[in-house]
Amino acid sequence: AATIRRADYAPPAFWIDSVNLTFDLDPAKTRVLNRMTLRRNMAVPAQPLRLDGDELSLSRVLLGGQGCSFRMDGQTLVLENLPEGPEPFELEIFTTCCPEKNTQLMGLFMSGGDFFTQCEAEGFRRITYFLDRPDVMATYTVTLRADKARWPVLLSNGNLIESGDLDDGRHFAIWHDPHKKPSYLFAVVAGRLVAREQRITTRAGKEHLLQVFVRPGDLDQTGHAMRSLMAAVAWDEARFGLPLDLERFMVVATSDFNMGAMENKGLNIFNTRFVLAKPATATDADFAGVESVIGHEYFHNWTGNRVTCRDWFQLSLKEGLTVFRDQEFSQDMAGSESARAVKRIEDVIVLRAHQFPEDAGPLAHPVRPDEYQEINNFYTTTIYEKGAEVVRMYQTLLGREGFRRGMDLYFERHDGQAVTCDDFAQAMSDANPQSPLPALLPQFKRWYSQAGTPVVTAESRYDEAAQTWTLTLAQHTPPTPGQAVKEPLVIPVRIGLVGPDGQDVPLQTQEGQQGESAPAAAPAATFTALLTEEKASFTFINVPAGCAPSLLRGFSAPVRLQYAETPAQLLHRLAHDSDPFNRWEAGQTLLLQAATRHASASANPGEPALNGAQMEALRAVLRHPQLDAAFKALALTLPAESDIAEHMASQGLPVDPQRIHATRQAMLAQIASALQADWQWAWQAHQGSGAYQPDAASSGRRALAGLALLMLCLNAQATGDAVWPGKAYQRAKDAGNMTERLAALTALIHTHHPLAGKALARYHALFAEDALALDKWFALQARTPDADGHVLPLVRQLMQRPDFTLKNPNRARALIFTYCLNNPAAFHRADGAGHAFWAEQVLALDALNPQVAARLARALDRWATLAEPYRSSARAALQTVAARDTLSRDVREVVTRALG
Ligand code: B3K
Ligand code: ZN
Repeated sequence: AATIRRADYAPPAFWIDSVNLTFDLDPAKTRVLNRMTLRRNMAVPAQPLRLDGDELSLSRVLLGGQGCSFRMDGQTLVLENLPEGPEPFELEIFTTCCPEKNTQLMGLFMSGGDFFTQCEAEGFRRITYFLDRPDVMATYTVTLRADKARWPVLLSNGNLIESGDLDDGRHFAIWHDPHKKPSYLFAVVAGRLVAREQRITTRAGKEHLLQVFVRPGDLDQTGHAMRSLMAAVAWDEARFGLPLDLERFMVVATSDFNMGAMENKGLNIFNTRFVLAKPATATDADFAGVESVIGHEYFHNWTGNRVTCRDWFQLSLKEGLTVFRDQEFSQDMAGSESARAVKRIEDVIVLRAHQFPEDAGPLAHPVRPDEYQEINNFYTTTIYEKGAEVVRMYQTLLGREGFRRGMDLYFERHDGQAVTCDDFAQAMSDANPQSPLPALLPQFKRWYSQAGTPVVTAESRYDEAAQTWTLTLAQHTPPTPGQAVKEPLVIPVRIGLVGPDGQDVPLQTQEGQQGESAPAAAPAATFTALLTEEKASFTFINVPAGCAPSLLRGFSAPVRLQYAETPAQLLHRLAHDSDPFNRWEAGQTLLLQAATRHASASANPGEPALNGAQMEALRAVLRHPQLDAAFKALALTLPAESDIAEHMASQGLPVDPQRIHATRQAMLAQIASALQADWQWAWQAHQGSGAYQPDAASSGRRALAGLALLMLCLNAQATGDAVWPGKAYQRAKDAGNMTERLAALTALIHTHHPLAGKALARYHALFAEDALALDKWFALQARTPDADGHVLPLVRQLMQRPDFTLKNPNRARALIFTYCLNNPAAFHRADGAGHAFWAEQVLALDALNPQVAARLARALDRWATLAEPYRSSARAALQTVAARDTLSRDVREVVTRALG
């Protein structure tokens, strides 16, 4: 397949000013008439017009109303004899497509009998011939015609101009979008839908209509989405001065969708998973997911839509920035300092669990890639989450006000344009001439061009006589495919010093400056050290003896920190660090180190992983009178098996998923038993009363109670006690909300309790008609801890059920992705059957939906880190897939790169 390179970017040979589309919607054969006004881009050498197309049937092409000559070059429609000057001309293209056969879910497709579109990145070319690239921005007018009884609601971007009835029971609607937009933001929906509506008046005094469209039975599940949308509108105005620019803002839910949601101008299309939420079927995590994705898509209206990307290499320009914005939104919504910190910890957990492995693996790529074969493979955690960390570093360097000045300048300069990551960086820098950024900008921009997670090594030296403390930081970024040598980056390292009494020691540098980011009144002092060289030292004065350095507070840069901290310092920080992120991190480091020791080949598996002092430290956190329940739940949660695996891989240790699983289970058992009385207390002290609320405090309480129940059931498993499993069963049966029901079910399943089967059967009976709740039922089982290899046969058996289908991405993800990506010990089997199953499913999915298949294909990215025999069977499975000559471009690129 052809490689597309960033260096080859050239502006388009033609511009498209306006597009007038008429759809006759029909599942088997939808007719699309595309009348557009184009003009030659006189700034580039004359070339033929080459219009992108994909699986279209072409009926007719008219130039200025007349037949004209054209030719096909593969799927591309080529017109040579066009006006030579800059004057506009009109082209009419008449095509048909077949939505009901569109299992790729790109372009125009059907879901539950309704019509939806997905155009990003290159789906518009599956609707009509077009210059399907983000730097071609046009004004759209869209006429939709369809049978009125079957598709009573007809939607497209912008404002409704006209609607009415036609002959034969058909009707029409005409939509006009006043904002110029790239084709990837185009959308159409036609269906039997109902809407929750809300009129709002924004700060600017303008009136708007917000609508959330769903299937008729789902209206009772749209309250949270609407509240989140209203909050997002208010937040963007308050925090960034960015108002809603449309009279009408619509969100529509569909149950068949390749990803979470899509920010089409004024007509966001969502996976039901990120719209629908009611306490009976949605967990706290689901409620939080709705809020953040509603926010994310809404925030794209400015960061992505008003200012868009020049080309797809700039994807992180909109995605990294918008993830940063949604993370900040969720933090602000969470409220308290502690709840904000919990959200930050959760975001970093996600980054480390997904982005770090990507950056260490065969598909590592920079935040701004240099090349791709299939752009859909580059909607990655590097583009999104690492991109968000890069944006966050501007804010760390410039402060909130400086960052806001940069954003203001970015919009002042680029509103209505298609721009690059350089333009964003330049605006940040130009708006902050007094900051360190202008001098560092070229170096800072290496964050966009260098792949790989930098390793920062810290060395601490204390001079008791002089009362000085010197911290030496060094950086190194390991080689990644295609990038052998790396240059030093600009790395902001926020540091603190926890005194022997547990209080922060104010940081004064030799020149006498105070730590810069400390708020005047706060006793805590945090200093931002800017590491720009390969190695640099920072010396602080008036430092008492016995301090514990607290480095990379708040996770101030997306790096791996290596610091040989003593066990005593680690325990001291777990007990006292004023930075909640680093306090949590101290506990995780302790647990990760213990797990790594226990799981390494030389260890004695019979020996307990944690010692008495460590256990007491965990108990102290659990029983702490001031810490929030949500924080405690995070601090007492063991690193995932995949985190332990990555930690081992980063140290060059072979990854044995079975050993890691056994280690983690042993640690769980140890913590469950040693803290048994504390878990009982935690369970009892964190029961709720009153109606379900998804707020941070209530969900934190549920998280800790849920963890306690799991621990109590684990302990019961060891002792044979029947009381706690009995309680779990009752809870799984009678819980008033899904969070508690799922926690109880998980406790039974994870302890292989005989009541688990009965509880699962009840659950199924209760939720057989609810697709999202049923997804959880499949996922729960795919995540069962393996006992004698029983999970794979279970997954196969579940695939045979009439309520399973590969065609629905949510269902496929619930069962197959969960098994292959979230249950390592069940997946990496010594007999290789898990890997063979993976190959089978990648191929089956690829025939239906290459984008979804390519995601599953990523499950074996890290095969080279595995111990034998897992390594060989994983490679063999990759080779099986790669040997197929009918692979999609998507899967081909993934497996080829994985095999290196
Ligand atoms: N921009 C879309 C993602 C489109 C993915 C195309 N393969 C959703 C989002 O990031 O908001
Ligand atoms: Zn996005």
